[in-house]
Amino acid sequence: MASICILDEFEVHKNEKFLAIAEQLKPELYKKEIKPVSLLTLETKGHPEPVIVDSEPIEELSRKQLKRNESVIMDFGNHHVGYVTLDLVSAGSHQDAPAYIFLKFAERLDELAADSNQYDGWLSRSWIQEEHIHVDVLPAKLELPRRYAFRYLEIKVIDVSPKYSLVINNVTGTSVSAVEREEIQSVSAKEPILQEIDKVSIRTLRNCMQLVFEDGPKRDRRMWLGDLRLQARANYKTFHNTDLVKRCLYLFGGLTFNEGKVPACLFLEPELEPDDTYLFDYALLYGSVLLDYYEETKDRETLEDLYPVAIRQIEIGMSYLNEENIVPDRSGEFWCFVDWGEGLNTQAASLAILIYSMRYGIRLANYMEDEKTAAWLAEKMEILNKSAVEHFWDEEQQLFVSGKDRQVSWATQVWMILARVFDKKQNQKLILHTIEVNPRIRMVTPYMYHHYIDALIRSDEKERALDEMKRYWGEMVRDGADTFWELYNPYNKFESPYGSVAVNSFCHAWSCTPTYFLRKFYV
Ligand code: RAM
Repeated sequence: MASICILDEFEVHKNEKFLAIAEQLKPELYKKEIKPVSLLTLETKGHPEPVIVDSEPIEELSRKQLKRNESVIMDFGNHHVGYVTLDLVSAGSHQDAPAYIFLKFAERLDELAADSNQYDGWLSRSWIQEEHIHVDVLPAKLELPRRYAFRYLEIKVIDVSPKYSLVINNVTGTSVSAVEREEIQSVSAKEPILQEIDKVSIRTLRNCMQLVFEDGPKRDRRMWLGDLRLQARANYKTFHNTDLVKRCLYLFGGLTFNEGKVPACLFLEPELEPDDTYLFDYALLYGSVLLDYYEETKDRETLEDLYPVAIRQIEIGMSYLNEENIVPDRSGEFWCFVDWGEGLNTQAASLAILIYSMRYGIRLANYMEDEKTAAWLAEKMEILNKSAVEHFWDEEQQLFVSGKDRQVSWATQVWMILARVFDKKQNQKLILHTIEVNPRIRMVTPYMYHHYIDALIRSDEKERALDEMKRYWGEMVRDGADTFWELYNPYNKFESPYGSVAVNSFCHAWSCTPTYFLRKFYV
């Protein structure tokens, strides 16, 4: 696990004009009524994952009189983000003791099988969506104040009394999202699995579209720049809510810190605040979000407002270069994200991402008719292309290496391809060679897989890209995904960067991009 880098000095710069523009674009959330559709019985013992052994119509719920340790599991039929209300009544003699109940909301059944008391991950246990509630007087209406991300709800009676039982009625909910439509006309793919992947991508995107593009509605419920970039791309091809992207661009542009750094993520509540985390790659990718937005909307005013923020990120990125024109290795810290892979060395990828962002910088500068900046970036890019090859290309292995131990990873190859350090022919050779060698340091997040698919497509390997999408995202569908997950390692399905899958997010922004690829490159 990389250590968290907390900045000693943290000086926030608020651009009130930008924040006012963002505020005006704050969406009204669309609300929809949701209800559970069935009751499930699970078998957890002796199985690595819980198995549904029985299913009953939801109408059976109000017939159940629950006693100590008895529970019900409701299935809402699909993944939702929203609020839940329920009625509780007593049956039997007078309620002579409080009802003490436990509620657990889950995106996947596995979460219900896990015992939170055993949790020992390093992220807060408070992300696990569970409540212990005393109800002194029945009947009662329970209006849960929290917003949950869930498909399943388990209610367990911790205790009532020998003289009465608990009955649960009228479980209803309200789902929320910044977009009204739930579905988009299905992509014209021939294979059903691709249509399914597209559908799940869209649901993932929709459920993460709230007051901003959230990374995950279960966790972290905030906006990360790297996630925003991919969500915006998928959104252009589906819901086309360009105002929400504009709002998020202004929020990041309006909340910089120290020498003008764009934060890796920001908080909305209790008031807008940047996180004191700088991620080298995320900040550099701000320009890519802006360019995509401009090309999609031709909104000149936004481009003019935010162009200096994007260029500033590249200047800051370049200030980290050492005398050899490479970025020093800070892989031990949470400083350049790239992927969550255990032991991944990010030094070479950070240089590649800097080069990549400079290419976006040049395109932005061209739109702005800022020839001086375009020329300066082009000149520097040449120099960095050379240093990338000189320092990181291993002629013998025909692969890029990273760090002092010359680590070979998938991520490094992918980012060097996207940086276009080589020409297309050589990049194609490199990606095919990478597949053949299958470096031990693999990709684990859909975020990194997005870049891999992108690298394949840009190396004229479109068919292979499609196969890889089917293999990776298709496997999640086969594993029961209603929305795509934060992390999926087909080689280790229980992998978590947080020390426990209990806090992994199973509707996660950065995993929604197959719909973007399918609609952009395969129609
Ligand atoms: C996690 C979240 C988020 C990601 C960061 C780097 O906290 O999964 O999506 O962008 O890490």
